[in-house]
Amino acid sequence: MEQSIQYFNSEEAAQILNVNVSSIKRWTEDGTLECVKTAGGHRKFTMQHLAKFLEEHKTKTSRANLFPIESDQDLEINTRILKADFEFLIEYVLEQSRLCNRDRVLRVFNGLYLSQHPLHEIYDCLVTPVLHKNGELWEQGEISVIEEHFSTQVIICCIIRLQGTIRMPVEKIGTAFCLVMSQELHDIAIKMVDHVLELKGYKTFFSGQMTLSRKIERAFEIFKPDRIYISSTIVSDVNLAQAEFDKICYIAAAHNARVFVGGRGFDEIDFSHPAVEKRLNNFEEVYLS
Ligand code: B12
Repeated sequence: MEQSIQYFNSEEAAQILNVNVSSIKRWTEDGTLECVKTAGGHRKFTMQHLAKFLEEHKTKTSRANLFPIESDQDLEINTRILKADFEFLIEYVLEQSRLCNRDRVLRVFNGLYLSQHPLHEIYDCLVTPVLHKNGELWEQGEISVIEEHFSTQVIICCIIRLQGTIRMPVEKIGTAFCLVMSQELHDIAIKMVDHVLELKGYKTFFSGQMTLSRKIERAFEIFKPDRIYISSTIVSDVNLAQAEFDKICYIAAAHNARVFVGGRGFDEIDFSHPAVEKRLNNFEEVYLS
C-alpha cells in the first residue's frame, strides 16, 4: 500500500508561505527551507518543514496563508487565524468537528501553530472552550449524545495529529508521569498536559483512562519520574479517590518527585500533601510549571 504522508509541492508551499515559487526554489537551494526530493528531482515539503521555516524566518513570511485557500470561506478563516480571532474559531471548529470534518479542524490547529501561537494557548483558548461548549450543547438538548461524542473524538484525533507538525526538543530536561485516577474516563486534559510537557522537553509517560494506582511503585522504580501530573474531573467515590491520591503522593515523596494537580475533581480531594507543589488551572500554567 502506498504510504500517505501529507506532502506539499513547491506551488502549494509557495501558496501557504504567500511567496513566489522562485523564492521557494532559492530557499531550498541555499538550505533556508528544508525539503525532500523525489527520485524525479521534485521538491516536497511536510508541515514540519514549513513550521520550522516560519519559526526561524518570521519577517520573510508575515503574510503567510496558514489555511490552504480554496474558497472565499477559506480566505476568511485564514484571516481569522492571522488575527487569532478565537471567538470565531471556537464556533468554526465546533461546527466542523460535529460534521466530522477532521481536515478542516486540523487545518485550523496547524494554522495557529504555524503562525507561532504556543501549543498551550491553542489548548487554552480554542480546544478547551470547544470541548466545554460541546458539553453544554448536549446538556441543553441541542445535540444528541452521539453528535457530542463524534465532535469530541474529532478533537482528540486532531490534537494528536497536530503533534506531527511540532518539532519536539531532542534534549530532555526531566521525566514526567501524566496520570488519572482509577475511576476516571476524562483523559483529554491530561493528554494535553502531556503534550505541553513534551514540547517543554520532558520525557513523558501518559497512562490514559482509568489508571490503576496498584503496583505504581514499580513504575517509579523503573522510570524514576521527577514530576507527577494528576488530573481529576469527576470523583464518584471520594474515599477511594483520596486513598489513591494519598498513596501516589506518598510514593512520589519517597522518590523526591514533585506532584502537580489539576481539574475540578480536586475540589473534592484534599491535596494538601507535602509532595504537592501546586494546583494548576490551565495549560499556560503547565508550561510555566
Ligand atoms: C468529553 C467528555 C466526556 C468523555 C471523555 C472522553 C475522554 N477521553 O476524556 C466521556 C464520554 C468518556 C465522558 C464520560 C462521562 N462524563 Co463527561 N464530559 C466530557 C466533556 C464534554 C468535555 C471534557 C473535557 O475534556 N474538557 C476539556 C478539558 C480540557 O477541560 P476541563 O476538564 O474543564 O479541564 C480544565 C481544567 O480543569 C484544567 N485541568 C483539568 N485537568 C487538569 C490536569 C492538570 C495537571 C492541569 C494542570 C490542568 C487540568 O485544564 C482545563 C483547562 O482549563 C465535559 C464537559 C465540560 N464542561 O468539560 C463532560 C463532563 C466533564 N462529564 C460529565 C459527566 C457527568 C460524565 C459521566 C459521569 C457521564 C455518565 N453519566 O456516564 C461520565 C464519567 C465517567 C467517569 N467515571 O469518568 C460532567 C461532570 C459533572 C461533574 N460532576 O463535574 C461534565 C462536566 C458534563 C456535564 N455538564 O454534565 N465525558
